[in-house]
Amino acid sequence: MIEVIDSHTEGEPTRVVLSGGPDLGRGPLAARAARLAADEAAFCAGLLREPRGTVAMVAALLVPPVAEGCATGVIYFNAAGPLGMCGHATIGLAVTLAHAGRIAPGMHRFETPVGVVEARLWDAARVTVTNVESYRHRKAVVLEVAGIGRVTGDVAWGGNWFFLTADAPVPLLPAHVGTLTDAARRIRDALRDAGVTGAEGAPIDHVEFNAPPVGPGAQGRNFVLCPDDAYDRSPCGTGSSAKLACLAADGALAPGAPWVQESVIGSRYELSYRPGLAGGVTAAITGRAFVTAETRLLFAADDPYRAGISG
Ligand code: PYC
Repeated sequence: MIEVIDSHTEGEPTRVVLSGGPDLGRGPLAARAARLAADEAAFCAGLLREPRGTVAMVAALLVPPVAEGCATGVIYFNAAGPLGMCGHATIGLAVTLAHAGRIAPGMHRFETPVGVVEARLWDAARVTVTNVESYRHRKAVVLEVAGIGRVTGDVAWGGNWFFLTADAPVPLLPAHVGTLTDAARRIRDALRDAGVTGAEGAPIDHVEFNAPPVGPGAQGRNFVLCPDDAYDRSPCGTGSSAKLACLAADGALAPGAPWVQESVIGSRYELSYRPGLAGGVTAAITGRAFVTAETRLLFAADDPYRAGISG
């Protein structure tokens, strides 16, 4: 039996595992995340894939932290494997831990495989996450993309690796999610084929289209394709951090200036940044999460779909 609490952050689902998850031992969180990917594929798929999970869901596995002063360690993963960090899931985690009576409003530190992040819980739903330092790695990379043509974009780190481009083939609207998904997958393939990577050869597994906002009071809108081929219903916390790093590197957004980022479904994060210690930006991301379910997941020994429906 696995005890979980589900939530959504600006439309994007998170499943926090409270008990029943695998013991990944001790040591650096990055090594424990690698162990999760290598040894616990059935657990991950059973948790996130149908019939128990749902598309786009990110899981948060609570683990003992190594860093001092952290409320918990956490390994985020989606149906494709572990994520470095996850902005929406960190907001969901803070709201979930408060719902479970484990934390109170105030500042909390969580350790992730890519570093310690902070979450300020304002009330039952609203959270500000201070992310790991984000930075632009490459500017104006030109790609030839099958079926699309020439696409130009930046490579940036926001806790995951992103390719950010304004060259979307269609407007960033819910009606175009299928076309945007197909285009983003083609771009991800083109990045791989052209050998374009993040630092130290890291694969770029998130593709982000950016465009002007649709709603009033926002500065930008995005569509983000995640490694599990699901698009982010929220404006993607790590993707928005990567966007701020690019804006800052271009001198297009000053430290402390507000930036409201819309998702493809129109949900929003409020962001700003301060200069980072290593030349990038430290982004603060504010959004809301709502608990949707408290569940005990059961896995009968003879259930042919204990490990989810693959596909
Ligand atoms: O909010 O950082 C994020 C995120 C990454 C993948 C899905 N959501």
